[in-house]
Amino acid sequence: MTEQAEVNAGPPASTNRVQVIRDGVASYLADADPGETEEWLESFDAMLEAAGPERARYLMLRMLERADDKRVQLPSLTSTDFVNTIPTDLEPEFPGDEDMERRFRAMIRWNAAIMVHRAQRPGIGVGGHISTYASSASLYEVGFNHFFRGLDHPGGGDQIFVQGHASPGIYARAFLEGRIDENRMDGFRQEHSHAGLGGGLPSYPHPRLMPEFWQFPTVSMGLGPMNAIYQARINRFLHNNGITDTSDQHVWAFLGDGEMDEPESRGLLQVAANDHLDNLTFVVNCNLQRLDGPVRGNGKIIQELESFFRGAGWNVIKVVWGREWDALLHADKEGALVNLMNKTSDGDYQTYRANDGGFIREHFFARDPRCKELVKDYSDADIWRLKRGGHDYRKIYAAYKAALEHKGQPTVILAHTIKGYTLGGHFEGRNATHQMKKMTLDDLKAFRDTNRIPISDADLEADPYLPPYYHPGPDAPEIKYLLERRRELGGFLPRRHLTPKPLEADTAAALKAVAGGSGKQQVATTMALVRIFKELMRDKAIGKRIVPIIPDEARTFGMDSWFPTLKIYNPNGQHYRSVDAELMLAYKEAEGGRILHEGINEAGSTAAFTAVGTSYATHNEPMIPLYIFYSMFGFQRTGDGLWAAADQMTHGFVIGATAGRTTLTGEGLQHADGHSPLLAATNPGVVSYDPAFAYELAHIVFDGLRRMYGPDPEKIYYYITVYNEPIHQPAQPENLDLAGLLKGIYLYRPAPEPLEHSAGILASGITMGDALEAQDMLARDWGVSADVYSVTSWTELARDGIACDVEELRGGTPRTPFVTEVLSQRSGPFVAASDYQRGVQEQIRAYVPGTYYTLGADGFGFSDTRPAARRVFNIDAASIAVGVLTALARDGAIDRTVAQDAAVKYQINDVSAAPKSTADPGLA
Ligand SMILES: Cc1ncc(C[n+]2csc(CCOP(=O)(O)OP(=O)(O)O)c2C)c(N)n1
Ligand SMILES: [Mg+2]
Repeated sequence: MTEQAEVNAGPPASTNRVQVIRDGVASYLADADPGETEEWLESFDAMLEAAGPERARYLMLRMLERADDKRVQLPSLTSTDFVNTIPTDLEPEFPGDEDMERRFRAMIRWNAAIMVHRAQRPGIGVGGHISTYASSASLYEVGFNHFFRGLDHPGGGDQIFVQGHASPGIYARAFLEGRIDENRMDGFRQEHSHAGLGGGLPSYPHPRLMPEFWQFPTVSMGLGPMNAIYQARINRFLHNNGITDTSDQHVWAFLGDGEMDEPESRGLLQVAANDHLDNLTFVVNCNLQRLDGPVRGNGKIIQELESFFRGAGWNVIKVVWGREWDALLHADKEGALVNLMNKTSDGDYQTYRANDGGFIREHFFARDPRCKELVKDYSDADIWRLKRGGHDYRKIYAAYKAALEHKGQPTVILAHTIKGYTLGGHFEGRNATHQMKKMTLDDLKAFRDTNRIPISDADLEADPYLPPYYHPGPDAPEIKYLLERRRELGGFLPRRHLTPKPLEADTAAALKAVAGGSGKQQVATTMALVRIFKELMRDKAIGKRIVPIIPDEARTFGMDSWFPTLKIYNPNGQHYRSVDAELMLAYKEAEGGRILHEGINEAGSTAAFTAVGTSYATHNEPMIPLYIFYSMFGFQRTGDGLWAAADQMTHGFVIGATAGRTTLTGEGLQHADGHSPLLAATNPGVVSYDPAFAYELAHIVFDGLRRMYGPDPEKIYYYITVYNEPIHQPAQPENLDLAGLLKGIYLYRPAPEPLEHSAGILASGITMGDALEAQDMLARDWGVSADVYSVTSWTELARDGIACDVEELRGGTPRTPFVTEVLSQRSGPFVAASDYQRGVQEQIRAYVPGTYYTLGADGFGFSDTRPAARRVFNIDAASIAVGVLTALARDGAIDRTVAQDAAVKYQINDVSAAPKSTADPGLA
């Protein structure tokens, strides 16, 4: 085929899912028949004149609909009327026993609220949230009874992201199911102090704190939407990579309308659209309120979200009104009611619900005489009973079913609800409702009546702090029904796979690749990492489980060499001829590709890391994510996502590449990372290392594999900093102190001979080279024999020291911290340096015997040559040598003037005297 013929033929039939123009139409079409066009326009004008704008609007919408049916491509409207997307006559039969489900839903509502109320009892007072679940009970219950599949389902089960502060409702359901008893319900928000009294319950979905139960930590607003999108993407990825069959699994994410204001909530919608993730449904609980007040008082959040999602390529289903409105909408022949619905702002809708039926008649319906007329036979109570769609079981059922049946796009369901629903006048629609956690006796009685809970006044009055929970007993028809539904759908949810599936890798080849050193060549630790993982990827047990995740920096890190072999994952394949197709390292996208190239998208990459690294718990398939980022844009940019990853007990490797404040100096302030190890240190689930040499890196990676993927996996993931500066990689020393290397420190090069004075230099990462040079300078010029220690992890050493302190405090036998033990074997003083700010080195101060003097790259980075930057920060070899002399002077071993002379001799405060640069400091 000629090139032109190929273009004309378009993509092959099997690939017609790929859209190059989304719902598009060329705006430069020629008018083939102006006369005919004119006739059409005139008849439109005539119709408008005769029938008015409402009729004109109706006909135009019908025309658009017809055009769509006949496959005439037109840009779609971004928003539709403020009514249900699914017309009543297209609603499916509801397959359940609605009254039965209403009865136990009421019990769940009750127990959720009572759990929070009881947590407010005197002496505890920890509270919780009542109103959010109250607004979303039906949204969850339709799912639990008819859609959400558990882990025992043959398809492997669905993944449900619960709105974090709706957790009381999820616990209350588990209580009815018999998974949580009354005692434990009373342990809500008292995880430790109630542990011995029947167990505690975490405030929100925290897998780390309740590993057998919660799957996804969602309470930091915005992470749920991103993580849900990536869970769906990774499910497909695992399937396409032949790891496990996820074709019959669905991801459901329950989100708040206020939460949708987070940039993270909306910022990755295109990922789901581009991947055609029809295995994903968002359910946005549009109660029109957030914590302080309305989400869009003057506007309409549902309409705004509809346009936004549709513009991003999603299928949108609005569930605005309950079935009680059907008759009114049917009778609304002129569209007056729809018009009123469209024109009423969210702030007003909220106010209506905080009043009564009479108020709604007067302030809503009466605004148009035709609408007032529609409800003339309705009592105020009838008007009050006109429900919102998100509280109507059947409308929700219809929406969920349609979402599952929709192919080729993800779906968002926008459900109109009332915050605090059924909790009575003090709660419903009130601005303060989000944080109200206690109910008065009258509130309780009314709430009980609304939900028809068989608890007497006397029982409520007995102790208003402790109104009773309600469970009808395991033999009650409601409980039998509820359990049967779950049995049929594959068991209880949420739940995690807990039995580890250990992986054992043969690491010999990977070690061999780096253990001999780099000889005459200079190799950066980033390249060494690529070498190590290249070998590990050949291993039978773990090879295909390693998943590189890269936010558009593969070339920076030398990972473009993986493009042709591993290929870049794209569920749509590659339907263009790559510009570099002829080259060895061609850019290759493929359906079965293994590299998750997430584009310039660290947030999404973090979400991918989380979904891949928790596959052991979600799918019972351990996977090894290797997420490599530009170190400045890791913990600093997406610290919250990485925090949640630790909550979710993600396993894998996070690699801070181009690390250090002076290593990629060409790039300057916003790029020069002098603190990521410190940020990583704040995350208790992260084990971080700053290796100097390739063989250190290899052993750290192997140990990480053992600790995370062995028979007894620890709840950790790794953060390793690697550099872009090529150095002569030394061979692994004979008699390597491997235990010390892994614990965080070992003596790398003792001083060759004893001289007049002695000291120790502690260094990590790229600074090791300067430390070794300082060792030579001190021996040559100042009669100081300095031992050089390689510190692979300042943070692990500090954590060990803290653990010793705590044990001692609690009455244990005092234990010597590892770093103290190592350093006590030789003589100080000790001087520490790295390419990071002093705070990193300072972490171990309390555990270093004798004088401890730290150097570091404090302050903002800047662009310059590496030697200049190291001189400015005083972390180069000369500065380290002066640092050692200064420490010796502090100890009184030498005169201070010696150190001062050295500072002058080496010109350490003169940047122009810094050595000339010998290498390119890199670009990214
Ligand atoms: C990132 C972040 N910021 C703030 C909060 C505190 N917070 C918890 S719930 C909430 C309001 C939620 O409103 P919405 O999303 O509309 O949920 P609703 O309770 O109305 O269903 C806020 C601000 C949080 N959890 N996460
Ligand atoms: Mg809300």
